[in-house]
Amino acid sequence: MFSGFEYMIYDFEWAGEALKRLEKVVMLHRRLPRIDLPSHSYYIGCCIQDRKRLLRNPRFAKLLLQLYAQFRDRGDFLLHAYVVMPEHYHVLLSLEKANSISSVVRKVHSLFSREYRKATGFRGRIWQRRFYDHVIRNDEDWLTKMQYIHDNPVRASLVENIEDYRFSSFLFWETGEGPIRCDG
Ligand code: NI
Repeated sequence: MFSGFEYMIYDFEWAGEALKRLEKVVMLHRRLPRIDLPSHSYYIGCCIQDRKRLLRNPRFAKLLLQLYAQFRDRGDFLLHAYVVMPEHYHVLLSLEKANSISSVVRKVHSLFSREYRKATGFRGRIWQRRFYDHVIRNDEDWLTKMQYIHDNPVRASLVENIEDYRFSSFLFWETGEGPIRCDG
């Protein structure tokens, strides 16, 4: 699965320079929210079926984020970080009223699919059935996932600097700007 593969690279890259990187993480995220969160925070990765790059279209990247914002505003969860890549996305969230990660993902994906089909006439499957989720274990885990999310566009060579990517929460945490706000 894509996230397993990403993780292998990630672990390998991080093994050598763990300390240096962690310092950088702390530095880059000095303005990020408190990290002593309640226990149920999750890092999630979801992929488009057949890795089609349909989220490359800013309209659909924005749609996806707006749906997450909509359910967050209803109090279903807190949204701490996100990145929308051309063929997958990641979010870091804490459950509030929603009782499971799958119910959150299912609702967002089904509304997204409806809008996407209406706009394009596409009839096939849009999201991969299975997605990756990981319970955040501690502060360090929280920070590394945050950094990992924001690093995605650079690792994929979409941009040179993380602050140049429009559809990630990095800018929000640095400047308060970005497509949707995040929760501390
Ligand atoms: Ni990724």
